[in-house]
Amino acid sequence: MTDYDDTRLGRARVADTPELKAYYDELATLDAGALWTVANDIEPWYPQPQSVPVLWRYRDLRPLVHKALPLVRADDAGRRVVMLVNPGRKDVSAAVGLLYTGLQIMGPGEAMTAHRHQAAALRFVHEGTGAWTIVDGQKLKVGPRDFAITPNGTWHEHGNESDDAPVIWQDGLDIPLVNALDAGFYEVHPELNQVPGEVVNSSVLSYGGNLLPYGMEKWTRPYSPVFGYPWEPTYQALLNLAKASEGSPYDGVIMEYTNPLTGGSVMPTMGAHIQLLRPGQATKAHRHTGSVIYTAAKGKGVSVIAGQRFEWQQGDIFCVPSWAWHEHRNLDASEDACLFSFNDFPVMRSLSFSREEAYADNGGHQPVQPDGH
Ligand code: GTQ
Repeated sequence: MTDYDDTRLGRARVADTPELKAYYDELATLDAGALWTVANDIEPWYPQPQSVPVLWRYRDLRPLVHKALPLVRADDAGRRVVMLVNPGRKDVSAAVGLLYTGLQIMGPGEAMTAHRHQAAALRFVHEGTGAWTIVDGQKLKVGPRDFAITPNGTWHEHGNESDDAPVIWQDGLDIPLVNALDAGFYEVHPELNQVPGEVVNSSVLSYGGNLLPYGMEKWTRPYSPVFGYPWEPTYQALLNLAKASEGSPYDGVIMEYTNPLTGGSVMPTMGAHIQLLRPGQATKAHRHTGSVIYTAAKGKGVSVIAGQRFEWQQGDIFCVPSWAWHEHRNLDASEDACLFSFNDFPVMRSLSFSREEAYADNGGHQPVQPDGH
């Protein structure tokens, strides 16, 4: 890593004197301040995330998520969610950067009321087969490892139609981003519930086999017309790509869940990927602007993030702060491992903030901190 030195020419280096302190106090009385007292902090040489890398183990969280089931009624809580809070971002309830994530549990037969908000949401199912959601009148059923979106401003309500098993799914939202931009709105559905159309999973049925429905009303919204991405075809697509391509040196065999009309991200603020690490595969380290929340969808592995080692297995969730070096390894010699992830890359792209760098030294691998996790 490059060493930066704030004493270089062009950086603020003004020592406090009694006269200056008095001057700063005087400025403060007018709600003003001297730039040079904060310049080096507010214009860092490179990103300085408040977030730290964190691994949340599913086997540790799961009993506590279950504990919430009898403790609060879903509709009293609004949503019964255990959120994952980055130690450096408690102020904004973010899991990393300006992204929120949490584990939502719904008991057998439970159904919640509908609301909509400025924040966009996505779901990745951990367990249970009875989950459904109604998004802008479209009922969608989702099972383990399915991915679904709830674009910003869409009415949504969820439930679990199983008669014996709870559902646990992971929510991902851009709540901290929306709040950082002072753009949050929230509304409860006037009827409390939507009346869904008759066809379940209609958007999944409409867009298949690399074909677009023809002769229908043109979709003009800024998000994917497909609201659900079932696991089976997703995993098959990864296996097929693995036959056709080496994949990325940094991410293995990786694909983006896309809006089929644009080939771009599923929503304007959040994108999502699914990636496969071949048995024993170790990727090289890179870093980029943008924050990522990963969920181990299959298998077990280890990721080195900013020099810290995190071992994960199916269900575990971990985060990579913006500009942190990271690399992944599949720890199984015979099975593939899959990582689901979501990110704020669409925001970075829209604002021309995207940057990426390969880790050049040591064959592309970071030294691991001796006191690493
Ligand atoms: O499902 O509507 O985890 O509005 C946080 C806020 C879930 C939801 C969350 C939400 C939702």
